[in-house]
Amino acid sequence: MSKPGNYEAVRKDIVKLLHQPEYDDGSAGPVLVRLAWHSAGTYDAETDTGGSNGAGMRYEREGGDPANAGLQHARVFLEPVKAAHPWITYADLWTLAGCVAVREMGGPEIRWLPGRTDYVDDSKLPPRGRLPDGSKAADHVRAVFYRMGFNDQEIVALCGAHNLGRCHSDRSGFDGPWVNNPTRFSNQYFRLLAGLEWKLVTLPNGVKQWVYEDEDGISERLMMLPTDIALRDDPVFCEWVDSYAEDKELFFEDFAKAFAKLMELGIRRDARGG
Ligand code: ZEM
Repeated sequence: MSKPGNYEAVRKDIVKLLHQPEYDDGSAGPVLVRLAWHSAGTYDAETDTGGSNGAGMRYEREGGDPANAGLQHARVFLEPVKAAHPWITYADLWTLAGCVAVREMGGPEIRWLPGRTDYVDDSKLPPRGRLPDGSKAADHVRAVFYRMGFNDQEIVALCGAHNLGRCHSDRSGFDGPWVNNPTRFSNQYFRLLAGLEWKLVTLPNGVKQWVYEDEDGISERLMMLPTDIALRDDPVFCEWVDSYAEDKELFFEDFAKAFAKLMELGIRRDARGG
């Protein structure tokens, strides 16, 4: 057991578990980033409810939300780290793991502060349905992220996380990765979103998503959600899609800021950081 407060020791153990040759594309990184995002993305600024405090996904009410299907894999990956450092809260562990995973996959360093509690405050519990639905359009995306307190630029930057990982037909119903190297953080998602010709298809399960077909009509395995295509087609979002496609450094900077803000939603600390 490490000394309470030794977050460096926790970081090191998170780095060690990222390599998972038997899982997905060989890394736990993407699903850890999604765990961090879904733990925080329930936040509602107006009522100050939801957010990463409380680590509510440990319980059926939030963990059983269909939007969180598959995230038990991320929580299971982190159990040995919790066992080795029992003093860290789950809420801190999940958010820290997302930040560490982004960095280790080649992304920017994200400013992260501890201090989240695992105490479940019944008056702060988020109802289901607060996380975005990939089948919807730009107005839905704005409604969800404005509720958390983000602007259009931050929305596009955050969605650049779809450079990581993949959709699983048994989790969301969508299928496939957004980019060819889904365990490497880069701005490839924006370059492909802006640069390729995407075609709407209906999968055998009835779910609609966009796919890329090369000249021979051979369908590649790359995909986009309807909400991803909405970023490309919206007059304001698309300016940021183009900027981030052209300027990787700008994307890294803006992503780091927006993700740090996401991890802080609803978190309050006293003057000593407690
Ligand atoms: Zn995602 N996301 N996301 N996302 N996401 C999926 C996977 C991943 C949306 C969405 O519906 C989906 C953000 C925003 C939005 C990640 C990170 C972030 C999947 C596939 C869906 C359907 C799930 C599956 O089948 O396993 C929508 C609609 C979004 C906004 C409009 C933001 C913001 C993210 C972080 C900053 C990541 C890393 C994944 C890949 C997970 C994995 O298991 O590989």
